Amino acid sequence: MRITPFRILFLSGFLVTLAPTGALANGEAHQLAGSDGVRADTHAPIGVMADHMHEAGEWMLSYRFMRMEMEGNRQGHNRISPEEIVTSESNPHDALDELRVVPTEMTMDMHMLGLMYGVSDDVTLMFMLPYLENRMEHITFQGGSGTDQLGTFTTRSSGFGDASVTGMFRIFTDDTHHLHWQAGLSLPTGSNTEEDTVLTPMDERVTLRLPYPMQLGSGTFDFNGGISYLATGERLGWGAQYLATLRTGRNAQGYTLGDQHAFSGWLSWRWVPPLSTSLRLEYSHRGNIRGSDPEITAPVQTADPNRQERELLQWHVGVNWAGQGALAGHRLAVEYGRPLLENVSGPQMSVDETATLGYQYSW
Ligand SMILES: [Cu+2]
Repeated sequence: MRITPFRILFLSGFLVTLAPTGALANGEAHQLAGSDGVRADTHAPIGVMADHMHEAGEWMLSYRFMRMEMEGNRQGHNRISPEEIVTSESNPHDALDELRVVPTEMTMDMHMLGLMYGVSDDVTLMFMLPYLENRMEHITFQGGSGTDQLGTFTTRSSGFGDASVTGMFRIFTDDTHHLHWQAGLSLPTGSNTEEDTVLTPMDERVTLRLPYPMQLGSGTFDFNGGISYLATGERLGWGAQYLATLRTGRNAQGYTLGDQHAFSGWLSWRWVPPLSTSLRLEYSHRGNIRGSDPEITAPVQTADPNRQERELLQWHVGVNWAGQGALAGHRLAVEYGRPLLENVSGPQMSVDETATLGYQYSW
């Protein structure tokens, strides 16, 4: 069965409703009615990483499934068709004047394993290891010019991405407000030499190193740093986070991925202590690639280091659920998002939708 964002939402909505009901049936009703219990809105929407800290000696294990689907292409803000791309967009590599292969659809799945530990009440450590699965569909156009389609093909890559270790440091906490900063290091554990078979404009099936967006790791040691703020009022919660990923040096293939900056702001509403819903706006910017891999030379936009810059504004809706009583320590959350504005150094594929489903257990 295909896992669509709608199905993720549906399934988790179902679990979210069932679990507190189960807890009530087990005689935990007093905990829901009497005290505040474990509040769902003390964690940010699940698409936000490193949003919360732990007390000294507390551990948390988490699993997130994140999917991004991309469909069609843009140049700047505007949509551009495959036929327009292959007749008007120049190929930076030898042999052909124009791009002759166009990606039409991409699915990026990430399974993210996380482990957090409260070193002290003011310092939390977090380890993350992603496993990635990418799939990209393409159209190949015949020969060096014109709009005759030769055929289509799909490329795939999968494996572990870049593992990271991050420290989170408390700045301020009171009954309502929480503020911390974070600094981390991402290690080049993900491959950037993934290959698959493609259909060339000369009607040959050849195995090549895949273009940049299909690779699994940056190949460089990357720093990440940011600041997170989260507030929980009576019912209303709000928060914000800025997060930067800064690349260092060149990888073994001769390039450096673009730096990334992301800013999120959100509002949440706590219906009952275990359940809150959220609305989040996220702005992100990713730069172009510096340098290039001499093995990545296909006449396709994704193989161009200067067609990687992207500015994206997205909205997300989310649900957080926090277990009570016998289920205390367990959390489930889901978030679904779509773009509001996109601006790319194109042509590049366009983001269609994103979804995150997460489970967290702390003890
Ligand atoms: Cu945690």
